[in-house]
Amino acid sequence: MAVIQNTAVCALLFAVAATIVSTAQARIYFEDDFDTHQEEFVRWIRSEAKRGDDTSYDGEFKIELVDNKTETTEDNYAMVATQANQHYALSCIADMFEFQDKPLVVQYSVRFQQPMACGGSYMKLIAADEARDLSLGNLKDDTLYSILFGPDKCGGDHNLRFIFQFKNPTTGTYREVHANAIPNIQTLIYMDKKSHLVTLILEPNNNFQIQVDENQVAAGKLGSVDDFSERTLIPQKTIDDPDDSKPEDWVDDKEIDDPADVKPGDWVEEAQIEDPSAVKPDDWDDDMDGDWEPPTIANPEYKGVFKAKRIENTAYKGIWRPKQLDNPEYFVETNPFSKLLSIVAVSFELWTITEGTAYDDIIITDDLDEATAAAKAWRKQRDVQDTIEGSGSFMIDTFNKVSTATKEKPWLWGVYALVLFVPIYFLFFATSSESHPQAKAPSTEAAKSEDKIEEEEEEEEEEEDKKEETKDE
Ligand SMILES: [Ca+2]
Repeated sequence: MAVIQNTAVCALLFAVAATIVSTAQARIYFEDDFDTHQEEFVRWIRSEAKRGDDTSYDGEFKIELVDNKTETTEDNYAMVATQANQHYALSCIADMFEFQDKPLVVQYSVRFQQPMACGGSYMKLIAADEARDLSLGNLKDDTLYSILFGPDKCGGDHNLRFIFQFKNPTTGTYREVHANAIPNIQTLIYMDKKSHLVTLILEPNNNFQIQVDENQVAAGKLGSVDDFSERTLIPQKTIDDPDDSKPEDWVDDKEIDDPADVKPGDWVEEAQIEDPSAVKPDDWDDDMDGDWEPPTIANPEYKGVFKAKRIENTAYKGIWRPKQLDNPEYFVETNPFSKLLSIVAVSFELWTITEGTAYDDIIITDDLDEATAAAKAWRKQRDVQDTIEGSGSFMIDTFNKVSTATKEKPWLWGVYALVLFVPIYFLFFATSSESHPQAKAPSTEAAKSEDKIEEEEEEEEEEEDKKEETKDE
């Protein structure tokens, strides 16, 4: 009953939220910054279900103060996974998003307050499905979702996942389709204990884009073989016939021994022979020493194991492959965006061994401008974090920005190099020769003495070479 009430409150809140939009067309389907809605956290529904492996979702999310008030920012609250080694399942109804002619923008911030050892930090957008009874109080690992998006780390495997579930139009079954892994994501998200904004943008023309901290880290075509090679959208067109088996008389040896090439009669295959020059010692006592046997030696006549010439096998039929049948799961899809499963709720269904991960600034909208506007609060907090945590983190951030930019525009490396080189040149070379002529003297002396040392070393080497030559003679 509590669940039903919560669901109703939640739906009502978001019906209201959906009408408060900045432009006529833009729509917000879900939004939570956990600041103004602290007391309304009750609308998030904790699952009472058990997972497939019979474990419960004991992990507790709490609203906690994660950033203190500063000159530029207010106290900031976020939803924190408070316990280590737990399963979590929490969700809230969103206004329904249907994949038609509007883009989908999913955005939230995640902050690893403790270095993440292993665990998911992704959001699952729960799918509307007429065949299943949607009860968020019963949310679990196999609850149908439309999109899974966000960080996922275990050991050295750092990832930012983007997975969608797709209903196979021929079989009616659901298939998970996985976007390619994003390399080097660890430097972007996991290292600095700062809040990171992750954004997924899906457009009706099937373009998709993933951003971290408002910088693009991946982009491509939804469901394309190139961008979703890990687990493809379209299944194989044909499959092996399970009833087909290789005939017993199938010849799959491409070459055979030449039957005309027989071993010559004088071919010697004995590698070892008795030493013909060995003589039984005079003092050998058969009774005491046993029967005398001559030692063996390598056979000088030995030619190795005889191998016939290999020739083409005229009976060869090629490598056997089972008959191919039409794959009943195969389908053609040129516009997967339009077939994605409608979204009806936001959820975090995950497992983590590290506590303290903070989630915040969630927004689901059909307008990137709305997401960009919502990100301003995150940016302010992040700027404060950057200031507090010092230049080490600044360097990581700068490196990330540079590497992201150069991925798109490799020629930028040239610009950066030039920008760095010119001031260095003027500082160390131009200034030292013109404004501080006396400073040049020690370095010239040093260069001279270096030259001397090199000359002496060369002379020593020459002398050693000479000595060795004399030895050889
Ligand atoms: Ca917040």
